[in-house]
Amino acid sequence: MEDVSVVMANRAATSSSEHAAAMAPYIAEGTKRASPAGNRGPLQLDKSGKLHPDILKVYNEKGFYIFEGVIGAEELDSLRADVTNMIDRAPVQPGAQVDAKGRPAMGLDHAAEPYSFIKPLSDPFGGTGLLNGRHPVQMIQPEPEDDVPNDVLFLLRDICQAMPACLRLYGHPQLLGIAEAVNGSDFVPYTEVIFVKQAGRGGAVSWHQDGVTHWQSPNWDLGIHGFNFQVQLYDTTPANGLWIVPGSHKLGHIDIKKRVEDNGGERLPDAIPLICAPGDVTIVNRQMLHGSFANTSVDQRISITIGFHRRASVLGQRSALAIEGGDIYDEQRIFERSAVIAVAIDARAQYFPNETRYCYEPFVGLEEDYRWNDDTFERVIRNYSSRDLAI
Ligand SMILES: O=C(O)CCC(=O)C(=O)O
Repeated sequence: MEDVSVVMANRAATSSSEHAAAMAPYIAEGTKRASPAGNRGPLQLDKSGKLHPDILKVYNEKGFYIFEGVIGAEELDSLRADVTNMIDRAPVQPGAQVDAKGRPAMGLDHAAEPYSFIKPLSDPFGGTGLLNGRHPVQMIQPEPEDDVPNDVLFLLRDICQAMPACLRLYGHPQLLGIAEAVNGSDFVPYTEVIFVKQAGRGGAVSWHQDGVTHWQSPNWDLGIHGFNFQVQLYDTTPANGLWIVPGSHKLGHIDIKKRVEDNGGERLPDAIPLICAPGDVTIVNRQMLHGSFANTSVDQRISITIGFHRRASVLGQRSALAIEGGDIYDEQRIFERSAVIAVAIDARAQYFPNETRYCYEPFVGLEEDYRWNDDTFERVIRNYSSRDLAI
């Protein structure tokens, strides 16, 4: 066990290559721990086309699953192209109006800035009060060795507005079918964000549990804070990927600071990496203890993160995670945000006419009003993130 005071003292002095070297044995052990977990495989449906109950059982037991090869090559190409374009169109530096080529940056007409930047290899949330202080420990922030820019892209938001391929992904029938199996047929959205973990520059996301609302609720259970998908656009390795502590979604609100201190450092011994190929989709319970380390590897990771809740978990709740300043989530608010799903389903159906479209129960009979067109772009999609449902 490492001495935590030594770890703390060494933080500032850790170079990128020292960090990568120190991660190597932990990665080897974590990879060994990950393989018997068995929570991976192709997406299997039962005879009625619903998620196979065996997978649901495994998901409920361990709190995660890796669905292999869900996103086909053609769709993956269009997602990569749109995301690459959004990255290219980022402000040349935080707050700038133009991109690196002098073109107007994307997002100038969005209600909120869709790009977040951080210092290379930093941990922007750990040890701060941001997002309800749910990241109590700051991760190691290695010193970059290369000639790196002062600020690097970290998060992309408003993704269904900015990228047609992401809007279509949001209407994916199999992903929505999983959301239905886990959260019920009247499931509702949470938010979407893309984590960009650039090779040798990407920041850490400190250990945390996502949910903040229902820890003390008399109705608390394993699924009350919903789940997140991550659609992986490139290979996801232990060095750049998300790590989770399997089964920790069952433990209630964990004292993360104590766990890390008792361990003598951030490399938790029971965590495993979610290793994925391009096109794989992970599902992780939002109560899971999870995080990712500074990316001192040579591989970038781009993860399209899409969350869903049970309707009952959200209805009547006040916005959390400081996302929309204290809004109450009434029926109308939930309906307006859920309409993004209805429009996404139609956008997808127009693009992939031979695919069976998902039938989203809350919008049955309203399909004509939620066709994908210029009107619904203005009415439903423009600035939709300001209507997120964060608990
Ligand atoms: O992908 C990551 O590195 C972090 C993801 C995460 O923390 C989340 O989805 O809540």
